[in-house]
Amino acid sequence: MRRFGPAMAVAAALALAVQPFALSAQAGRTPPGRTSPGAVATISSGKASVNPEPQQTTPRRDGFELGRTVGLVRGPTTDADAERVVRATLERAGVRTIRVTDGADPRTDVTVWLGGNDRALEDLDVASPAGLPAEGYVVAVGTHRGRHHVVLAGVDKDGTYYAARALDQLVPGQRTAADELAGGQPATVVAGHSAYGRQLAGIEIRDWPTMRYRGSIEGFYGTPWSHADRLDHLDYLGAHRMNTYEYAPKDDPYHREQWRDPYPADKLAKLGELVNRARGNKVDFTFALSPGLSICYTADADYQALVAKFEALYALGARSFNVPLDDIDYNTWHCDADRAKYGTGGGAAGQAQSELLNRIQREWVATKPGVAPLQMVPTEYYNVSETPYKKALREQLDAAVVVHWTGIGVVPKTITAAQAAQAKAVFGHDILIWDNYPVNDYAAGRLLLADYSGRERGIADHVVGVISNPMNQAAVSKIALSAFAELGWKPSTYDERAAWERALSERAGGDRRTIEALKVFADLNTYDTTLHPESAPELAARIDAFWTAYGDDAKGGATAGERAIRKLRPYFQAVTRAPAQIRAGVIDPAFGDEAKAWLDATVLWGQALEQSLALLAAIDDGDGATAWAKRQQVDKLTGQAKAIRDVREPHSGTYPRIGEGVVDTFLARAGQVHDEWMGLVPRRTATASIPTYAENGPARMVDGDESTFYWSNRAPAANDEIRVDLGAPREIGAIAVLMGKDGSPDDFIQSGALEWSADGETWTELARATSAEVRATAPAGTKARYVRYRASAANASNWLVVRELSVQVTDGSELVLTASGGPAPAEGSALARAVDGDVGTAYVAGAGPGEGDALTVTASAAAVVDRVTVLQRAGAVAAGRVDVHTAAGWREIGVVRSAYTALRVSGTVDAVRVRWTAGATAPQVAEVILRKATG
Ligand code: LTM
Repeated sequence: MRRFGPAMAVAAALALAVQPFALSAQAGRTPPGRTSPGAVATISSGKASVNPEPQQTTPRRDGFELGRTVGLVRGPTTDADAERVVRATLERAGVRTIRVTDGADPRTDVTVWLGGNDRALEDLDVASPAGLPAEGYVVAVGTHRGRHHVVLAGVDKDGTYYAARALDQLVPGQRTAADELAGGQPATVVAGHSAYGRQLAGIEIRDWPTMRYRGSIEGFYGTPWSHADRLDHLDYLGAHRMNTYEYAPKDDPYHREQWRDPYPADKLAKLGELVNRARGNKVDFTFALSPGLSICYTADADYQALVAKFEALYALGARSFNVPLDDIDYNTWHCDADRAKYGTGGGAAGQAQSELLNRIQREWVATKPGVAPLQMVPTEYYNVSETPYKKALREQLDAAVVVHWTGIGVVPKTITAAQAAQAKAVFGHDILIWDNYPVNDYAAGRLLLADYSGRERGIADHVVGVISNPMNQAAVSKIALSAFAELGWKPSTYDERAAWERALSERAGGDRRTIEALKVFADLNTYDTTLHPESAPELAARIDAFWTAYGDDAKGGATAGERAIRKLRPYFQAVTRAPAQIRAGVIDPAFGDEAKAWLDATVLWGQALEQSLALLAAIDDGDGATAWAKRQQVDKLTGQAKAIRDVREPHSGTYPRIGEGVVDTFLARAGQVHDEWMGLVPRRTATASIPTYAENGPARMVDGDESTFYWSNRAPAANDEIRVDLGAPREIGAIAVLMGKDGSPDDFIQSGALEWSADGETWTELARATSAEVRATAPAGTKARYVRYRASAANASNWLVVRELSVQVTDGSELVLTASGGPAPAEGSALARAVDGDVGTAYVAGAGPGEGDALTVTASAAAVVDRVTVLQRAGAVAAGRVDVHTAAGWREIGVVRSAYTALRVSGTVDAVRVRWTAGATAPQVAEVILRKATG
């Protein structure tokens, strides 16, 4: 544990004193304390490497074999935790006997100097760690006069612990899944050379952290981590040289809603276990208490309740405390005395909070031995604008208090050095970045597995640390956390892509196939709205290239299409197969459990992608029956994928999102190719510039059903829009935009413009409106492909609901079909579904056909038709005879007896009917298609 109080001042002075080391090392000059000249090498020592990358590493030529017996000398800065790590490492390396010696024992020619030894360092011509910042350390592996030395010398006990951790990474050999479970400390000891190898390369490492606070804050909403998750996480932090874990789960009632209530004994005991585990990993367990929902700042009883809760954790060994005041309304007081004393507004809130925090800092923290400076999360945590609230904190909050800040925004795309400097200036306190990545409580159904991007290295000059708010899934969060460890330790070389690749490799235990599988899986799980607005970038690029090669009209055996399909298929197969490889190869079994819903869904989406390609291939072969079978498979797999639910809040309320916007768009586009090939007139498509809330996608604006709706996931900004695409320029008439719904009547664009365009570039205004329902009629002769309703100003706060966005086509180009006849549809179904242009829906008959039952499809106008297609659902195929109606009356053109029936026709047709065979299966007709003849 870091020491605080007077020791902090010493550490700070040391940090200042060594600042020039870092600068000179970065500038390429030989830093003081380095005795071996030569280039500073990066991390590599044979096959082993140290991560996070040490500040300075110098390879040496005097490495050696560890042997079976090793001497151990305990120096001034060691403790049981470091010794535990070293013993486990040596055992993993095949060492059978560890003899505690004075270093001169002739029976041990290898000595581990744990906690430093100036003489041994001198013998190896290596400078001592004296003068390094807190947590700094030196590792020296070398040989002097035939005796082999491993010196693990921390500037303090934390430093020695990190030196031991570094040694663990330098000793070659794989860790097992069981090792991972044991927090990086080998649970499995395999004796002998072959399993682990024992050669130790000569090396000198001189290392220290750049940032004071490195780690995580369990600060999310939704299902908190389990006790086992937290224990494992603390081991993970220790193994990655991260020193901070903040306990602040929003949904622990004793942390927030019931902050005054003491923890029940069983919960307190668990917190005690966490404090102990944290200490053993050199992690500061930071207990956070959020009183802001109900506190009376002026009430002494509330101050006492808060401190009593801190006292309980102090008694367990916690030495670091936080008072988060985020996500509260600081304009609401919870007692009259506060209102009377402080008045109103942000300045008043800042004063009230400062007074409370100052009392905690001065009367409690400063008087308790070894307690770290108090931390707080301000109510305005997400910007740097000058406000009365921040002014109050800057001027009134005790200088020792550390202030959290999330950047410019709650989940900012970038955090720059300039912004960090502004934060420090405007809050007037040490700034600790609470980075809302990879937290997914605001992104239900999403795992966030992209790289930790957009953070400038120079932030380190202005903040005291960076901690991650992780996902509800603890083990899966390790992909991002590894990058936090790298940024916090050595920002000067932080490379987001390289850090991400290292993280995947670590999760995969270095196994190449598992790394590749993780890459494919991670690519499908990138989209988080702001920090990573791109969904599945790798897959998207491959799909873009595919459509370019395939060509919009590469149907009917086109070789370009076949080639494109052959090229894309292996990646789709890799999607399907990735989950099995991940389950088998990721070293942490909790990963597979936590990601189960997403892994299961990935298999199904991957299969759907593969079936879609098979659909396109069947079209190229002119094989309509196979194409229809594949299309149904795609729909089935998609339905299964959307039925999957995770067990954690808030993800249990929706389906796992996999490559959203890329996978589904590919499937839809393949479906469109199929539709067009069968002669189904392109359906209208609807889009919205604002992402969707839950499952209320834009397609619901054009489904002809006013009980379904599109729902945005935020308020419209100026120029946000909803749009319908008619597929080609058409003569249009009446337009209706029906917004709002029961329960959300004000969710509409409150100031908007209705516009049309033939090309999507040039727009003509039809009307302006401020109402929830907008109706207008285009002037006769208007030919539009697109119609949109655009926000001419931002909504103050209301989101957007659109029940229907209907556009009447008046030129007769849309052949509107209506269905009638029997057997009567089953409850919940409708005859219209046989002609709704959507092969995913079906008219499902309630019973088998009786004598004379026929499904009749009537066209809005007679048309020259060259093919009639009847699609029935596989597994419910009814037999019948097909007639077309022409000016000469009804004429039989063939029979239906399988799921796919395509019959040639010639002439002008205005109706089709299927006369069912009495006693046949109850029909389920997905679509009856009249393909208009071209040319
Ligand atoms: O970010 C902060 C300071 N507070 C909350 C977090 O608890 C929450 O996890 C994130 C992400 O939704 N957003 C917040 O505003």
